[in-house]
Amino acid sequence: FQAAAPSDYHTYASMTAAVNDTVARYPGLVSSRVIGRSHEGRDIVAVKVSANVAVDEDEPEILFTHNQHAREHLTVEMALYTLDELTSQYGRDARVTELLDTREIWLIPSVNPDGKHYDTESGAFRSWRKNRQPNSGSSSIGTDLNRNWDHMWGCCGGSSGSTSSATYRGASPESGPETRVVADFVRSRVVGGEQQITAHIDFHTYGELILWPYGYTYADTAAGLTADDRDAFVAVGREMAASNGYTAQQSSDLYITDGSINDWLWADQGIFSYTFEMYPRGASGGGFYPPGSVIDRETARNREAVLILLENADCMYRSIGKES
Ligand code: 0X9
Ligand code: CA
Ligand code: ZN
Repeated sequence: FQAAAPSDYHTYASMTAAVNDTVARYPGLVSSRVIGRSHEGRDIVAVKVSANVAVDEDEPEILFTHNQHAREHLTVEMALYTLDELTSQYGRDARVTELLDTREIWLIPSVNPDGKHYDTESGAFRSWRKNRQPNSGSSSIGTDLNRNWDHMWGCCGGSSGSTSSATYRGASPESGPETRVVADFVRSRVVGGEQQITAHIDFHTYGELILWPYGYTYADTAAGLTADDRDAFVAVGREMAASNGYTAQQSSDLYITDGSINDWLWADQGIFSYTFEMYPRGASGGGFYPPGSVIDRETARNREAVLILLENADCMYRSIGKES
Protein backbone atom coordinates (compact mmCIF):
# COMPACT_ATOMS: atom_id res chain seq x y z
CA PHE A 1 0.00 0.00 0.00
CA GLN A 2 1.42 3.32 -1.16
CA ALA A 3 0.78 6.31 1.11
CA ALA A 4 -0.25 9.55 -0.52
CA ALA A 5 1.82 12.73 -0.55
CA PRO A 6 0.40 16.23 -0.97
CA SER A 7 2.12 16.34 -4.36
CA ASP A 8 -0.19 13.54 -5.56
CA TYR A 9 -3.06 16.04 -5.65
CA HIS A 10 -3.71 19.40 -7.22
CA THR A 11 -2.98 22.38 -5.03
CA TYR A 12 -5.39 25.30 -4.99
CA ALA A 13 -3.01 27.09 -7.39
CA SER A 14 -2.67 24.18 -9.81
CA MET A 15 -6.42 23.58 -9.63
CA THR A 16 -6.99 27.20 -10.61
CA ALA A 17 -4.48 26.88 -13.44
CA ALA A 18 -6.24 23.74 -14.73
CA VAL A 19 -9.59 25.54 -14.74
CA ASN A 20 -8.14 28.57 -16.51
CA ASP A 21 -6.45 26.35 -19.08
CA THR A 22 -9.76 24.62 -19.83
CA VAL A 23 -11.54 27.96 -20.21
CA ALA A 24 -8.84 29.05 -22.68
CA ARG A 25 -9.09 25.82 -24.69
CA TYR A 26 -12.89 25.70 -24.84
CA PRO A 27 -14.11 29.33 -24.76
CA GLY A 28 -17.45 28.40 -26.32
CA LEU A 29 -18.14 25.72 -23.74
CA VAL A 30 -16.58 26.86 -20.47
CA SER A 31 -16.48 30.07 -18.49
CA SER A 32 -15.46 30.76 -14.92
CA ARG A 33 -16.40 33.48 -12.50
CA VAL A 34 -15.26 34.47 -9.05
CA ILE A 35 -18.41 34.24 -6.92
CA GLY A 36 -16.73 35.51 -3.76
CA ARG A 37 -13.79 35.10 -1.45
CA SER A 38 -12.84 32.82 1.41
CA HIS A 39 -11.97 34.06 4.90
CA GLU A 40 -8.31 34.39 3.91
CA GLY A 41 -9.23 36.06 0.63
CA ARG A 42 -8.87 33.25 -1.86
CA ASP A 43 -11.17 33.28 -4.87
CA ILE A 44 -14.11 30.89 -4.77
CA VAL A 45 -14.74 30.04 -8.42
CA ALA A 46 -17.80 28.72 -10.21
CA VAL A 47 -17.19 27.12 -13.60
CA LYS A 48 -20.03 26.98 -16.10
CA VAL A 49 -20.10 24.29 -18.79
CA SER A 50 -22.68 24.46 -21.57
CA ALA A 51 -22.96 25.00 -25.30
CA ASN A 52 -23.30 28.77 -25.90
CA VAL A 53 -21.77 29.22 -22.48
CA ALA A 54 -21.82 33.02 -22.66
CA VAL A 55 -25.62 33.05 -22.92
CA ASP A 56 -27.93 32.38 -19.97
CA GLU A 57 -30.23 30.03 -21.85
CA ASP A 58 -33.46 28.65 -20.45
CA GLU A 59 -32.03 25.20 -19.67
CA PRO A 60 -32.06 23.10 -16.52
CA GLU A 61 -29.03 23.87 -14.37
CA ILE A 62 -27.07 21.35 -12.32
CA LEU A 63 -24.59 22.22 -9.57
CA PHE A 64 -21.62 20.21 -8.35
CA THR A 65 -19.83 21.38 -5.20
CA HIS A 66 -16.51 20.00 -4.00
CA ASN A 67 -14.11 20.26 -1.09
CA GLN A 68 -16.35 21.72 1.64
CA HIS A 69 -14.07 19.65 3.86
CA ALA A 70 -10.42 20.62 3.56
CA ARG A 71 -8.79 17.18 3.63
CA GLU A 72 -11.11 15.61 1.06
CA HIS A 73 -8.73 16.31 -1.82
CA LEU A 74 -10.07 13.57 -4.09
CA THR A 75 -13.20 15.69 -4.53
CA VAL A 76 -11.21 18.46 -6.24
CA GLU A 77 -9.82 15.84 -8.60
CA MET A 78 -13.44 14.81 -9.26
CA ALA A 79 -14.30 18.36 -10.35
CA LEU A 80 -11.32 18.52 -12.70
CA TYR A 81 -12.19 15.09 -14.11
CA THR A 82 -15.78 16.14 -14.81
CA LEU A 83 -14.63 19.37 -16.41
CA ASP A 84 -12.15 17.52 -18.62
CA GLU A 85 -14.63 14.81 -19.56
CA LEU A 86 -17.47 17.16 -20.49
CA THR A 87 -15.23 19.38 -22.60
CA SER A 88 -13.10 16.75 -24.34
CA GLN A 89 -16.11 14.57 -25.17
CA TYR A 90 -18.34 17.33 -26.54
CA GLY A 91 -18.87 16.59 -30.22
CA ARG A 92 -17.42 13.09 -29.73
CA ASP A 93 -19.66 11.33 -27.22
CA ALA A 94 -23.35 11.59 -28.13
CA ARG A 95 -24.58 11.72 -24.51
CA VAL A 96 -22.14 14.40 -23.46
CA THR A 97 -22.94 16.44 -26.58
CA GLU A 98 -26.68 16.22 -25.96
CA LEU A 99 -26.25 17.19 -22.31
CA LEU A 100 -24.10 20.23 -23.01
CA ASP A 101 -26.64 21.27 -25.66
CA THR A 102 -29.55 21.09 -23.21
CA ARG A 103 -28.14 21.77 -19.72
CA GLU A 104 -26.12 24.43 -17.91
CA ILE A 105 -23.66 22.81 -15.54
CA TRP A 106 -21.97 24.60 -12.65
CA LEU A 107 -18.91 23.27 -10.86
CA ILE A 108 -17.43 24.79 -7.72
CA PRO A 109 -14.15 22.85 -7.51
CA SER A 110 -13.19 24.11 -4.05
CA VAL A 111 -15.69 25.54 -1.59
CA ASN A 112 -12.98 25.63 1.11
CA PRO A 113 -9.71 26.79 -0.49
CA ASP A 114 -8.20 28.05 2.79
CA GLY A 115 -8.71 24.67 4.41
CA LYS A 116 -7.30 22.86 1.40
CA HIS A 117 -4.22 25.07 1.44
CA TYR A 118 -3.73 24.65 5.19
CA ASP A 119 -4.07 20.88 4.97
CA THR A 120 -1.04 20.56 2.69
CA GLU A 121 1.07 23.71 3.07
CA SER A 122 3.52 22.17 5.57
CA GLY A 123 4.32 19.39 3.12
CA ALA A 124 2.52 16.80 5.22
CA PHE A 125 -1.21 16.26 5.49
CA ARG A 126 -2.82 17.76 8.60
CA SER A 127 -6.24 16.03 8.55
CA TRP A 128 -7.92 19.44 8.55
CA ARG A 129 -11.68 19.55 7.96
CA LYS A 130 -13.08 23.01 8.71
CA ASN A 131 -12.49 26.42 7.19
CA ARG A 132 -9.76 28.68 8.64
CA GLN A 133 -11.91 31.37 10.22
CA PRO A 134 -10.99 32.35 13.78
CA ASN A 135 -13.65 32.06 16.48
CA SER A 136 -14.05 35.00 18.82
CA GLY A 137 -13.14 34.23 22.42
CA SER A 138 -11.47 30.97 21.44
CA SER A 139 -8.07 29.86 20.23
CA SER A 140 -9.75 27.14 18.14
CA ILE A 141 -9.94 27.82 14.45
CA GLY A 142 -12.64 26.99 12.01
CA THR A 143 -16.25 26.22 11.23
CA ASP A 144 -17.49 22.97 9.70
CA LEU A 145 -19.03 24.43 6.57
CA ASN A 146 -21.30 21.40 6.21
CA ARG A 147 -22.99 22.29 9.51
CA ASN A 148 -23.32 26.00 8.72
CA TRP A 149 -26.24 26.02 6.22
CA ASP A 150 -29.48 27.76 7.04
CA HIS A 151 -31.99 24.96 7.46
CA MET A 152 -32.71 23.53 10.92
CA TRP A 153 -29.27 24.84 11.89
CA GLY A 154 -28.08 23.29 15.13
CA CYS A 155 -31.49 21.74 15.68
CA CYS A 156 -30.93 18.13 16.40
CA GLY A 157 -27.61 17.11 17.86
CA GLY A 158 -26.06 16.77 14.41
CA SER A 159 -23.42 19.46 14.95
CA SER A 160 -21.47 21.03 17.81
CA GLY A 161 -21.64 24.42 19.49
CA SER A 162 -18.07 24.04 20.70
CA THR A 163 -15.46 25.91 18.68
CA SER A 164 -12.92 23.14 19.23
CA SER A 165 -15.15 20.50 17.64
CA ALA A 166 -14.56 19.20 14.12
CA THR A 167 -18.30 19.70 13.55
CA TYR A 168 -18.53 23.24 14.99
CA ARG A 169 -21.59 24.76 13.35
CA GLY A 170 -20.40 28.38 13.48
CA ALA A 171 -21.83 31.37 15.31
CA SER A 172 -24.93 31.54 13.10
CA PRO A 173 -26.18 30.10 9.79
CA GLU A 174 -23.94 31.19 6.90
CA SER A 175 -21.41 32.70 9.33
CA GLY A 176 -18.70 31.02 7.30
CA PRO A 177 -17.88 33.34 4.40
CA GLU A 178 -17.53 30.31 2.15
CA THR A 179 -21.03 29.08 3.04
CA ARG A 180 -22.41 32.55 2.39
CA VAL A 181 -20.67 32.87 -0.97
CA VAL A 182 -22.06 29.57 -2.25
CA ALA A 183 -25.54 30.22 -0.79
CA ASP A 184 -25.59 33.66 -2.44
CA PHE A 185 -24.56 32.09 -5.72
CA VAL A 186 -27.40 29.55 -5.47
CA ARG A 187 -29.89 32.33 -4.64
CA SER A 188 -28.60 34.26 -7.66
CA ARG A 189 -29.78 31.42 -9.89
CA VAL A 190 -33.41 32.26 -9.11
CA VAL A 191 -34.51 33.82 -12.41
CA GLY A 192 -38.04 35.10 -12.89
CA GLY A 193 -38.95 33.72 -9.49
CA GLU A 194 -37.78 30.21 -10.38
CA GLN A 195 -34.68 28.44 -9.12
CA GLN A 196 -32.86 27.32 -12.26
CA ILE A 197 -30.77 24.68 -10.50
CA THR A 198 -32.72 21.45 -10.23
CA ALA A 199 -30.14 18.91 -9.09
CA HIS A 200 -26.88 18.88 -7.17
CA ILE A 201 -24.12 16.68 -5.85
CA ASP A 202 -21.86 17.70 -2.96
CA PHE A 203 -18.68 15.62 -3.23
CA HIS A 204 -16.99 14.34 -0.06
CA THR A 205 -14.73 11.49 0.97
CA TYR A 206 -14.90 8.82 2.14
CA GLY A 207 -17.23 5.79 2.40
CA GLU A 208 -18.54 5.07 -1.13
CA LEU A 209 -22.01 6.33 -0.34
CA ILE A 210 -24.79 8.22 -2.09
CA LEU A 211 -26.87 10.14 0.44
CA TRP A 212 -30.09 12.12 0.20
CA PRO A 213 -31.95 14.42 2.63
CA TYR A 214 -32.88 14.92 5.28
CA GLY A 215 -29.89 14.66 7.52
CA TYR A 216 -31.51 16.30 10.53
CA THR A 217 -34.16 13.61 11.06
CA TYR A 218 -34.44 9.86 10.72
CA ALA A 219 -37.93 10.31 9.24
CA ASP A 220 -38.16 9.35 5.55
CA THR A 221 -40.60 12.16 4.85
CA ALA A 222 -40.85 15.45 6.76
CA ALA A 223 -41.76 19.10 6.26
CA GLY A 224 -41.18 19.96 2.61
CA LEU A 225 -40.23 16.38 1.70
CA THR A 226 -43.22 14.43 0.40
CA ALA A 227 -43.41 10.74 -0.42
CA ASP A 228 -43.06 11.57 -4.13
CA ASP A 229 -40.01 13.72 -3.43
CA ARG A 230 -38.47 10.99 -1.37
CA ASP A 231 -39.27 8.34 -3.95
CA ALA A 232 -37.61 10.40 -6.69
CA PHE A 233 -34.51 10.92 -4.49
CA VAL A 234 -34.38 7.16 -3.92
CA ALA A 235 -34.98 6.18 -7.55
CA VAL A 236 -32.26 8.41 -9.02
CA GLY A 237 -29.98 7.77 -6.04
CA ARG A 238 -30.22 4.02 -6.53
CA GLU A 239 -29.73 4.31 -10.27
CA MET A 240 -26.53 6.28 -9.70
CA ALA A 241 -25.39 3.79 -7.05
CA ALA A 242 -25.97 0.89 -9.43
CA SER A 243 -23.51 2.55 -11.80
CA ASN A 244 -20.64 3.08 -9.35
CA GLY A 245 -21.13 0.43 -6.69
CA TYR A 246 -21.69 2.93 -3.89
CA THR A 247 -24.30 2.34 -1.18
CA ALA A 248 -27.42 4.51 -1.49
CA GLN A 249 -29.22 5.63 1.68
CA GLN A 250 -30.78 8.57 3.46
CA SER A 251 -28.02 10.71 4.97
CA SER A 252 -29.35 10.31 8.53
CA ASP A 253 -28.87 6.54 8.17
CA LEU A 254 -25.15 7.38 8.34
CA TYR A 255 -25.57 9.77 11.27
CA ILE A 256 -27.65 12.84 12.07
CA THR A 257 -26.33 16.08 10.62
CA ASP A 258 -27.96 19.48 10.95
CA GLY A 259 -27.09 22.49 8.87
CA SER A 260 -25.87 20.40 5.92
CA ILE A 261 -25.87 21.71 2.38
CA ASN A 262 -28.24 18.95 1.21
CA ASP A 263 -30.94 19.91 3.69
CA TRP A 264 -30.73 23.61 2.82
CA LEU A 265 -30.67 23.10 -0.94
CA TRP A 266 -33.71 20.84 -0.80
CA ALA A 267 -35.83 22.53 1.86
CA ASP A 268 -35.04 26.14 0.98
CA GLN A 269 -34.34 25.99 -2.75
CA GLY A 270 -36.15 22.86 -3.97
CA ILE A 271 -32.98 21.39 -5.45
CA PHE A 272 -32.55 17.60 -5.55
CA SER A 273 -29.34 17.55 -3.57
CA TYR A 274 -27.18 14.48 -2.96
CA THR A 275 -23.93 13.84 -1.14
CA PHE A 276 -21.39 11.48 -2.70
CA GLU A 277 -18.85 10.01 -0.30
CA MET A 278 -16.11 8.90 -2.68
CA TYR A 279 -13.38 6.26 -2.39
CA PRO A 280 -12.29 4.51 -0.26
CA ARG A 281 -15.02 2.51 1.42
CA GLY A 282 -13.04 2.33 4.67
CA ALA A 283 -9.92 3.59 6.37
CA SER A 284 -7.80 0.73 5.07
CA GLY A 285 -7.99 2.21 1.58
CA GLY A 286 -6.10 5.28 2.76
CA GLY A 287 -8.97 7.18 4.36
CA PHE A 288 -8.87 10.82 3.32
CA TYR A 289 -5.48 10.32 1.66
CA PRO A 290 -5.57 7.49 -0.85
CA PRO A 291 -2.54 7.28 -3.13
CA GLY A 292 -2.50 9.39 -6.27
CA SER A 293 -2.49 6.19 -8.31
CA VAL A 294 -6.23 5.75 -7.65
CA ILE A 295 -7.30 9.23 -8.78
CA ASP A 296 -8.00 8.39 -12.43
CA ARG A 297 -9.93 5.23 -11.60
CA GLU A 298 -11.95 6.70 -8.73
CA THR A 299 -12.97 9.86 -10.57
CA ALA A 300 -13.89 8.04 -13.79
CA ARG A 301 -15.89 5.63 -11.63
CA ASN A 302 -18.44 8.42 -11.18
CA ARG A 303 -18.74 9.33 -14.87
CA GLU A 304 -21.94 7.38 -15.37
CA ALA A 305 -23.52 8.63 -12.13
CA VAL A 306 -22.85 12.22 -13.11
CA LEU A 307 -24.39 11.66 -16.54
CA ILE A 308 -27.42 9.98 -14.94
CA LEU A 309 -28.06 13.00 -12.73
CA LEU A 310 -27.59 15.39 -15.67
CA GLU A 311 -30.05 13.38 -17.76
CA ASN A 312 -32.67 13.30 -15.00
CA ALA A 313 -32.30 16.96 -14.09
CA ASP A 314 -35.02 18.23 -16.42
CA CYS A 315 -37.64 16.25 -14.46
CA MET A 316 -36.54 14.23 -11.48
CA TYR A 317 -40.05 12.82 -11.04
CA ARG A 318 -39.83 10.97 -14.37
CA SER A 319 -37.80 8.42 -12.40
CA ILE A 320 -40.99 7.46 -10.53
CA GLY A 321 -43.32 7.69 -13.53
CA LYS A 322 -44.74 11.05 -12.45
CA GLU A 323 -43.63 13.37 -15.19
CA SER A 324 -45.52 16.64 -14.95
O1 0X9 B 1 -20.34 14.68 8.02
C1 0X9 B 1 -20.39 15.14 6.88
O2 0X9 B 1 -20.50 16.34 6.66
C2 0X9 B 1 -20.31 14.20 5.69
N1 0X9 B 1 -19.36 13.14 5.91
S1 0X9 B 1 -17.75 13.50 5.94
O3 0X9 B 1 -17.02 12.30 6.36
N2 0X9 B 1 -17.27 13.81 4.46
O4 0X9 B 1 -17.54 14.63 6.77
C3 0X9 B 1 -21.65 13.54 5.51
C4 0X9 B 1 -22.78 14.48 5.31
C5 0X9 B 1 -24.01 13.72 5.02
N3 0X9 B 1 -25.12 14.29 5.64
C6 0X9 B 1 -25.94 15.09 4.94
N4 0X9 B 1 -25.69 15.29 3.70
N5 0X9 B 1 -26.95 15.64 5.54
CA1 CA C 1 -26.38 26.45 -23.05
ZN1 ZN D 1 -16.79 15.70 3.97
